[in-house]
Amino acid sequence: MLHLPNYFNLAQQQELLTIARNIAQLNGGMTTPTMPNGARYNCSQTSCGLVGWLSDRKGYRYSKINPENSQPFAAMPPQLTEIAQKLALLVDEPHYQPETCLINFYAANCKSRLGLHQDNTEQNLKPCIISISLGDDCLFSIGGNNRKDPTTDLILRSGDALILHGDSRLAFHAVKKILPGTSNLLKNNGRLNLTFRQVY
Ligand code: MD3
Ligand code: FE
Repeated sequence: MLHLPNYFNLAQQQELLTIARNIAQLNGGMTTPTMPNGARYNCSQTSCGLVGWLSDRKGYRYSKINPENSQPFAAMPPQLTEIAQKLALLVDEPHYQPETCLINFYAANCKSRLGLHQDNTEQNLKPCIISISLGDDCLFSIGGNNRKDPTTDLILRSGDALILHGDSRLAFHAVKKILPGTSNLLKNNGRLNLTFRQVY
């Protein structure tokens, strides 16, 4: 895992926020997904790129069509492709293709928990996952490749980049809580997270 605190300056964070809002608008808004067990997520989400990540009663999958509007997801903005490829170079992945970017929004008052899980919906589990945090700080927890492995807590702050590569690609991880009011980037607090994935 490579944690790059404050990788993006304030102006860059504001630009990322504008890009994310534009994607949400193009997609007809964000969705609060349902887990396969029927429980609701504590965050809302949307995607851009070739495919978007979906979760519902049928399970987890990637789809070219956004069920919100029955249209393809908004295209990956060239600035985002450039950012992801530049970060992937830091972990020696010069051929990284960010095929999708998942945008998660955690409202300041949300239960703000994403339980311990592994990201394995991707067909290709080798390429890294790149995460960018915007807005309020988040208490994040990362363990090993087995659910029972011990975990380490980490604070992810606005402007941080996190690259999950190699052994950490399949690490169990969780969002324990959002610390409301720790950033002024978002008017009504909350946290926005962008995760890039090469799916195929
Ligand atoms: C560690 N998102 O969308 S980002 C997810 O803050 C997800 O929205 C969280 O977990 C969020 O699946 C955490 C940091 C992150 C992303 C992917 C990982 C950590 C990871 C993949 C493997 C290990
Ligand atoms: Fe995850």
